[in-house]
Amino acid sequence: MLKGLLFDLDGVLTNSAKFHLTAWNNLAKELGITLTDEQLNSLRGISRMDSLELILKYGGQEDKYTEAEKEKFAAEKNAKFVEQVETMTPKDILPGIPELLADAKKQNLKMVIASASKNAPKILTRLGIMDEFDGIVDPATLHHGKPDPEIYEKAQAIAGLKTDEVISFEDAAAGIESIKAAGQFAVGIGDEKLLKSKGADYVVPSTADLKLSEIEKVFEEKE
Ligand code: G16
Ligand code: MG
Repeated sequence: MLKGLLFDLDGVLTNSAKFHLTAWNNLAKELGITLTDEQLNSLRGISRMDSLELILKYGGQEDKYTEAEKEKFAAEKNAKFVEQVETMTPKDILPGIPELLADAKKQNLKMVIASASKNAPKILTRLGIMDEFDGIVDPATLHHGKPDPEIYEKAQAIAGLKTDEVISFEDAAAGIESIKAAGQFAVGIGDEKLLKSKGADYVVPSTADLKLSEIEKVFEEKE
């Protein structure tokens, strides 16, 4: 029986991805690295330091910098990102999400955030929905980022639920892989072919198409 929902943040509840990707693209340019759209998109859902390592790899610069220099680049990117977060308001909640959260509340479902972002509390506060959630996984406690199952396993533990009692929502390929590795039901938001190839159980093109009753039908069939 469905008892909880686990949410990725960026790309699911709000579109902070555009801020992440712009900030990364600008940093890459400063480092003399030109990223293709595909390379830039591959950073979605990937943790801060893993994103930087990927960018350096794409630019053939994986051995060029010391750890201290890399920390400095990541901090620079984050400062630019946080500047953008400060401009966010409840209007930045993605379409369909307020209705989804309200439907979940009516059913007394537990709700937990499984975001790789260390800025998640800041973002949720700006959106005015911090109090809707029963908990947030602290990404600083993770040993492995998405696609590893750890973050979704921890979110499920915070909700205090079993694998077959939760539905998890993700926009990123790495996130769907993480959910499926944790053995949970995965709802993908975005490209159907890509997300289904990673094992998504249900895919919608946009958050506006999320309808809890429809998703639950498919969830119950799978049970
Ligand atoms: C988000 C974004 C990623 C970002 C990561 C870490 O994850 O999708 O692009 O690199 O968090 O964010 P920060 O630098 O703020 O710690 P998610 O899991 O919410 O999609
Ligand atoms: Mg995401």
